[in-house]
Amino acid sequence: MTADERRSFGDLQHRLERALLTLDDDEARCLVDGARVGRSAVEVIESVIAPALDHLGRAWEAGTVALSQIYMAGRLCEVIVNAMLPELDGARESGSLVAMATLEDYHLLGKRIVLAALRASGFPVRDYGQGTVEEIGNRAVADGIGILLVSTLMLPSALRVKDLRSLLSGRGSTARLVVGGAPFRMDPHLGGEVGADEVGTNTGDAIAIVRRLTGRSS
Ligand code: B12
Repeated sequence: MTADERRSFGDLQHRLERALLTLDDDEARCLVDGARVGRSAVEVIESVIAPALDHLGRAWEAGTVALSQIYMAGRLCEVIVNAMLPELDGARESGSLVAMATLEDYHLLGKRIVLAALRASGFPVRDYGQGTVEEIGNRAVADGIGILLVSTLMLPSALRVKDLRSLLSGRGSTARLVVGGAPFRMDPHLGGEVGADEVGTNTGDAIAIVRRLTGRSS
């Protein structure tokens, strides 16, 4: 990304945050549509929408933004992102040995984006939705999954990856566990502590990791 592009994305992010905080959905959509010209959906999500939500989350932590505003900003971005990404038709992916889930967490946007980016890059990935350690682990064992991608945004959910690892090992699964989401970004050692094989911070990482683990270019 050039310095000019970085500046322009920074300005867009700032304007998008203002639109989200004032619940101006027309302005938010308009800003995102403008950013889309000549760029892929994933590029705009990664460079503008995800950083805006991340920044608002920090503002909430600092006490300068209300939870209700975060809630509405999240919902609005969810609608905008869903409209930008292709429909997730999992039928074609049902035989795949790669799966992705959100673990004990209702922050679903990250999985939605990573899944769409992997599928758009030619990797069939099963969508396990959102579930508990037992639901996700037992399903992965039954399907003979080789790579399990897990998204968590809450620290307590991230810590549950350790239980998922134990369940998989206990049932003889050698699935590689790939994790991502805010807690892993905030603490670079957390992935190792919970027994994950790989940690990724964005869609680019997810694609590179799956490419390396499957030994396929797509
Ligand atoms: C929007 C939001 C919400 C929305 C969620 C809407 C939705 N449908 O997803 C709502 C309002 C519902 C919500 C609720 C809550 N939230 Co909230 N939320 C956020 C916020 C601001 C942004 C999250 C987001 O959508 N980001 C945009 C997406 C695209 O980014 P992402 O998920 O991180 O995914 C990217 C990468 O992480 C990566 N990635 C993600 N998963 C994976 C997986 C793999 C394998 C790989 C390789 C990569 C990868 O790729 C993605 C694309 O780049 C974050 C702040 C933050 N810094 O993340 C807080 C945050 C996650 N929330 C937080 C909290 C505490 C809560 C609540 C408990 C609040 C409350 N008191 O009720 C609830 C709990 C909900 C629950 N039980 O799950 C805390 C968690 C703190 C912690 N340490 O546990 C955060 C970090 C805010 C903060 N700074 O304190 N939240």
